[in-house]
Amino acid sequence: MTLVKYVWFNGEIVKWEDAKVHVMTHAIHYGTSIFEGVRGYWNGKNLLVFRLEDHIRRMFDSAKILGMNIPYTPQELHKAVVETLRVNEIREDVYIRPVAFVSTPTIVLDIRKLDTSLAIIVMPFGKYLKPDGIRATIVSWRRVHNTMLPVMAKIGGIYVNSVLALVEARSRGFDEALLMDSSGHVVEGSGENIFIVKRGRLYTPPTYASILEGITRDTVLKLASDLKIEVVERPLTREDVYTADEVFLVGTAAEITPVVEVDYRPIGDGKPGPITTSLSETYGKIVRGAVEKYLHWITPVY
Ligand code: PY5
Repeated sequence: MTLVKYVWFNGEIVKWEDAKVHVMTHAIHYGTSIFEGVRGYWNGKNLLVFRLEDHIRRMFDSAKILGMNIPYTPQELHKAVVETLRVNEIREDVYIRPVAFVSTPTIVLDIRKLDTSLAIIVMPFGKYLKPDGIRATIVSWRRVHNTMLPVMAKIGGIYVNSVLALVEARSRGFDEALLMDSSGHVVEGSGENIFIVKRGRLYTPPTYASILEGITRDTVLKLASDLKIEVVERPLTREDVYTADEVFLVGTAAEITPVVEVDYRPIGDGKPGPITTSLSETYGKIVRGAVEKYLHWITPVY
């Protein structure tokens, strides 16, 4: 399946079909890759990449945590993302996936002296989850604790946790998984951070919980502050989620997605709530460059 014409691969633009790796690539065996998920939005005039600098910074943080060397500067990656979008002549909403992976053909685990490859793949992309509300379930798999794996880093291998969680949820007929940590607090979706609304206040797990420090989570915190909505960062119990007035999941792919049912219990009146809807509408305007205050988050491609 060919998604687009060109891929940025180790410093060059290559044809989609030429962006290949060997079966002995270290990352295939051990999950030794780090990646980012970034979105670009077409506003009818230009393609706008959202919070690109923050995503690139997190990619370098992930590399540092894993002990992997990225043989490029953040500025070079920034330019490479824009170049990849341009050569593919993308004029619609797009998902951008930079990925760095240990590429040396070896079974050795000490990656310190091994080679790193880096690719940037872009693909036209619409909604990741149903925007009008999803049904979620708390799955039996627990979110790995950050004493076991560095969940703050977007490391390929850690996503097996998310894969198992989402497959369990979908197999049972739900749209998305909610994961508890090992102490029984609800911490994340399979690829999203979680917020609940109770009596007009927002609650979300703190970053020292075992969560990915999401960039969309950060955007929501800033919007809540603009809208004068109080936010409390504290662990969430299963009961907090069941009895919330509103629940929503946030992430680059998921954007701001309302959760209208959890484990067969309707959330609020079973429809997207007013705070979720208002945040989601504002988010939609910001990413399309319609909010002056947040233009510093936008990288125009053309
Ligand atoms: N938590 C997890 C486990 C994630 O995978 C993601 C992003 C988030 C939170 C939200 O982070 P951010 O707001 O910075 O995107 N997930 C990826 C995404 O592109 C991959 C989803 C399949 O949204």
